Amino acid sequence: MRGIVSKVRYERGRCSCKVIDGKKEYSFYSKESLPQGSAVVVEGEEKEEPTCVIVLSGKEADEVHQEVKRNMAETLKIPEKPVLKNDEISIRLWPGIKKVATELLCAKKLGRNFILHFHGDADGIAGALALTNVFRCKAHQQNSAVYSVRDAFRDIGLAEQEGRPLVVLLDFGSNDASLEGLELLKAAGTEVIIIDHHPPGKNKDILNSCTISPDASKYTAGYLACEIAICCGVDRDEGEKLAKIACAGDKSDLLGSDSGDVEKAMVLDYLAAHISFGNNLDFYRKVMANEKLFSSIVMQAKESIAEAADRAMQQMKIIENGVKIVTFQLDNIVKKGEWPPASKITTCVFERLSKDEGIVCIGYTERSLIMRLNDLAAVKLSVNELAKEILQTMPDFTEGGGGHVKAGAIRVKIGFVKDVLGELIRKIKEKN
Ligand SMILES: [Mn+2]
Repeated sequence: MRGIVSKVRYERGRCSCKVIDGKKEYSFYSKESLPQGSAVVVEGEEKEEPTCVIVLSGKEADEVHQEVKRNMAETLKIPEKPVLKNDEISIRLWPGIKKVATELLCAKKLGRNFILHFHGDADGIAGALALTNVFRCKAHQQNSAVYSVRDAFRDIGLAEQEGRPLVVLLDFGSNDASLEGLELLKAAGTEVIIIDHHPPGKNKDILNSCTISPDASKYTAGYLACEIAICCGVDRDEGEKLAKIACAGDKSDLLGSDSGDVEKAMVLDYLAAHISFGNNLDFYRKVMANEKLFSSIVMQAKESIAEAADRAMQQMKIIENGVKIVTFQLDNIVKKGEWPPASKITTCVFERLSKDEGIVCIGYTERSLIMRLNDLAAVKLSVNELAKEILQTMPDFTEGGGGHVKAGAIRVKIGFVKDVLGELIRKIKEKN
């Protein structure tokens, strides 16, 4: 038979092995050790000790892997359609979701121990919590949005013992800046799965077919991971609960997250900003399950937002022009990757302002402008439209942006925030 070594144990000087071909499995003792995850040809498997075991490499090994996966895929029970959201886009994403679920389930059956890097925010963490409910893996929090060359070398080292290493990136990694690291992984024979919802870079070819990265960013990476986890056996309610937190964290209205989900997402964001590396998933689980600890963290997180908002309001500038345009600088108040983030401070200031007139609230750092509008201002303005117009008229000053009618942001190149702010104010005045 041809198959994959899915289990290797040492018992009394002998090596106890299990080989799977996707339909049946065969256990035997071998005098020589076999690398877990390797592709082998076993001769004489009807006997207690096989006559011969040959370890395959290169193309032959790849063929056996594909064959075993095909056989296994036929036996998997995966739902017919997405469970959490059944609309046009989720149905378009379904083949990708199913493919990743199949890959991960096959990896599990083959005893492959994958490495999971999840982005250190509520979206990434909620997705990782869902996946690690069904998979045992080495999980690492990643607070940078880039999979770097350094990350690649570390993973190559970590996976050295694995017959066929597998790395999963969750909520980051599909951008161009990650390509160099990914290319290294590939060269070292590592398979990569990317579950993301950030715009994929220009050079998509290197990202293999196992990448899901919808251009519709409200189908968040955590949501996708929860659909995948449900395919793989996670309870529907548990998956939905985590997906709603993931969406709340990325301000996506996809699943109708409520204020409880927003609060849970805030706690995850708060924890992640303070604990920046390693595997903290068990700790996060404990906090979410401990009511007392959870509510005291909610309080602390809100307090530090309120304090930051106090400071921001001291230097607030107001322009009256049909609507009230409120601007404040956040550079000295926020530090990248730390709590509280600029978006939360801006929202807090916005909520404190009177609502009897149209209000546009703009908090800015050297890298971004965050905008919030109230209903009265939204009669004539849309944050998303303003952002899109600025991107069009100032392509050399900006890096991206968008949002909804009442909330969103523009990312700017360092050194240009004042120019972009000026243009933004001009456009707002023009429309009123
Ligand atoms: Mn995300």
